[in-house]
Amino acid sequence: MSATAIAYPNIALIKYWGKRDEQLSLPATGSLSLTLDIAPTRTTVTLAPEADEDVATWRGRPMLDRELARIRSFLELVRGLAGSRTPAVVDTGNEIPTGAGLASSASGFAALAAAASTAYGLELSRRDLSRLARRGSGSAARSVFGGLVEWYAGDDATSYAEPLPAQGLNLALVVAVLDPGRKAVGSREAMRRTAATSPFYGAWVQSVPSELTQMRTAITRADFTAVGELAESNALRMHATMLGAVPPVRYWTGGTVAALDLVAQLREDGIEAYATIDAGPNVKVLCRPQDAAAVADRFAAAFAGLDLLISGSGPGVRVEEAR
Ligand code: 2P0
Repeated sequence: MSATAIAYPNIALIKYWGKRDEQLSLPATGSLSLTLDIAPTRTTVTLAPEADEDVATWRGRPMLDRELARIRSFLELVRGLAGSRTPAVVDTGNEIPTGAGLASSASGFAALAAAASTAYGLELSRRDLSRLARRGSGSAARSVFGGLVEWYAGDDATSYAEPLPAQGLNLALVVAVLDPGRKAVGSREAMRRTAATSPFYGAWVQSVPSELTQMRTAITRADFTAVGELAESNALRMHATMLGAVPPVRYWTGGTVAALDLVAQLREDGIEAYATIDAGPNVKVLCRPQDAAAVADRFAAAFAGLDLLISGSGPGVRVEEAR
């Protein structure tokens, strides 16, 4: 059996930062994201009964060490559900730089969950697929669905994502790739450190539920301004909690701050734009689709040689081929 699945990254508007249970990958709070329509991950899982162990390649290059171990332990989980002991060959590829805060683990584990569960003969509901993807990487639970998506904190049975109806709310995201390099501290370690040492972390966990409620209301009302303001303030709060960690986790560079200044300037100039920042220095700018080209132009003019990606709202994971 072999199956190929394609999944898109997502960018959280209300962030996930920290786990309540590492083993089950349960988040400390809910979160809410937009699935993108750029930079998908395509993953093929082929059962290999004659093989001794799982093999994984990234665009044809063998994956090793921690990367491979993470895929193997995920496949173990799928085999446990399927009652199988057959190893698999995994081939995966992604069009965005990994480790640049562009959520490649979200699209990666959503695609792997869909391809592996299909290849091993599991017929999972979308909800169970989201629960499974969560075990690979928390934010992958959200990439199972398209558009605006909420992932519930919950327990093992109830921590899954669901799409949110968003009629009349059209969103675009301009991604400014200020630094495509791999980040110094991975988000998993950074979350752990923040939760364990930052005096601000308790306040973060306490405040997110009400931010989620406000964001849901803003989405229901198709209130773009409120969505943008809430997203920007939530991202700043997440980074504030990290700055309080010991040692501090600071993903921002001078370029990050300059990009935040530019976003504020865009608003002053009458283009409604809001910034969000993940576990890296890059800034993603939320705007209306009709303003995306103007936002990108302003970034291109301000930062020489900057890579810019423009995304709209993208689809959930899908299995392209199974045989
Ligand atoms: C998010 N991030 O909500 C937040 C905001 C980064 C900043 O989810 O440990 O790769 O695999 O569950 O999902 C990145 O963390 O972490 C992330 P694990 P994940 O998008």
